[in-house]
Amino acid sequence: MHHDVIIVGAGFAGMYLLHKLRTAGYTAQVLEAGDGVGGTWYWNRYPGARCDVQSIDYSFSFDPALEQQWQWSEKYATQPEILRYANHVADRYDLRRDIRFGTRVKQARFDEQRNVWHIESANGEVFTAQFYVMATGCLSVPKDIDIAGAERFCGQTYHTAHWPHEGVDFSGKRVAVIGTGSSAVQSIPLIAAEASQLTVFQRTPAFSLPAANRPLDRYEIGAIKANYREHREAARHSAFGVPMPIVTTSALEVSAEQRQRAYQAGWDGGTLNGMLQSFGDLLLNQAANDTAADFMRDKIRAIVRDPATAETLCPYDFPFGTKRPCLDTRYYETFNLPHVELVDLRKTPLTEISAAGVRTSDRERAFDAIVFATGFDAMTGALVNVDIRGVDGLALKEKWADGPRTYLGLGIAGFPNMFTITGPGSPSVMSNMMVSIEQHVDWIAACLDFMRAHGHDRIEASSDAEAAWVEHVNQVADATLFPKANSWYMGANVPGKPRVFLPYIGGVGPYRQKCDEVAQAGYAGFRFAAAAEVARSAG
Ligand code: NA7
Repeated sequence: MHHDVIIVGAGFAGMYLLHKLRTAGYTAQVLEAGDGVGGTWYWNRYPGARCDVQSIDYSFSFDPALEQQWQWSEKYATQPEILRYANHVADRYDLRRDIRFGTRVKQARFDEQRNVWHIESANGEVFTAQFYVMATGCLSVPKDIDIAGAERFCGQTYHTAHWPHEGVDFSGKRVAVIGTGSSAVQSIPLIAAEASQLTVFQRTPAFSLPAANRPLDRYEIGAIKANYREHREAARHSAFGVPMPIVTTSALEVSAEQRQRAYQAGWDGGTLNGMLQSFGDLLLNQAANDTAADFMRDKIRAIVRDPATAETLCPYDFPFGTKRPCLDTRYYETFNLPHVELVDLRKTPLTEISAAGVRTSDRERAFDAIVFATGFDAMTGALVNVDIRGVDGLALKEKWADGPRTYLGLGIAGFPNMFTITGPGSPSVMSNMMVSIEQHVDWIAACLDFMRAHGHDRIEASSDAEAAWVEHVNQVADATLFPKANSWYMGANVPGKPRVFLPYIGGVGPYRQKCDEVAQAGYAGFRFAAAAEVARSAG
């Protein structure tokens, strides 16, 4: 079956791209591995799963009627509410007729001669398209469980990213949670509320801030909706895709009392970036960052009653904010419950999963269920999981053996007529994904219109433009504290993955401006060709 565009993934990126392209008169087909829309929100159904960008911001802005009509019920929407929204979007724009569910893409191969992508699914179906877009998300391939013996366990095992659709009842069960990133931090308080005993196995403690989640009342919603257009525009030109004042003051140039007040306001505000953005240098200067990290550790000590447990929960080995902070609802408080135990894997490493439970260097603990909250092969995992072959059979996996190389996180030299949405080298996970998704979709759609208007059949990022962009992405990251952390931003959570800062930290607004300038300059850094030239050069 031939289409103008094949899109992989029916999360928010794939859905909006499908809508945008169809409206512009292209034929497009979405291929989706799951049985429903929603991407991340389709798969991650663990208890407590919630977006930690506020619902009024984590939503589409492309249709004013949609944003006026849809009612979010809470400051931070739960996974079921976001999934309802995704389904509403699919119904509202009649998207399902062009989405093929249960279709996992296995291979994509560019045919230079015919200027066509051949895409093959795991069940053997073949599709062709002039353009191929990976809308596969940044956190969609769970990291392999790298713990010996996981298959031996006789009880139930769960991964937060593949949670059973019917839910899990932990009542009366002895439960282990392995990991203390966002998925664990969100689920632990709810699992603890059901389980008879909960043991949390922690390798690296996270910094977590209280979400201060609450229902949204209609006056508040009314006020937001009255100014939604201005609010959205401010988000598009902000640092992280959420409107927020820019503070340039150094944390080191104010008094200790002023710092304390600013951090307390950030803590009370219940947002991911509020505290981080209270001073201009928290992600740039270690001494400045230490003041924020000290504040966070004091908070943990004030909440957790047992001093030894509190100390184990205090992060020390990476600057605050350089591993993604978590937003929680009574996470630290959960460790005050008598049936909740914290195991420090730094002191007693996890040696294996046994038939009965989990063995650490000092002892074995028996469980009825183990929850793996062990994270993802972030940003590149979903892209290299498909065998993507560009010019001369070049495999994307080989090209990226030393780390991803892209131009703007949108195009890749050697892979003509292929785009990535929120790909490595773009703000992506360093931003409100909705803002970045919309920006990429709009940019790609405008690029296809430009090609159609100018008789171009083929587009490819040049190696020079790609090299310059990769250098810029690294330079900007190297000026920050991010490279100090063994984070998934750095690929450091997956054994053997090259250590490279994966997203772009230059800011959503400046990045948008750069992309717009590239487009205005006739897509500077990209090369175009017409079908006749393509056939000549390939032949
Ligand atoms: P994360 O944030 O990558 O967290 C994974 C956690 O699992 C983290 O604490 C890891 O410790 C731990 N982990 C991973 N492998 C192991 C092994 N083998 N043994 C012990 N502990 C392990 O993933 P999440 O799903 O929580 O969140 C991902 C993002 O989703 C989040 O940042 C938000 O953007 C939404 P480590 O740090 O590697 O020592």
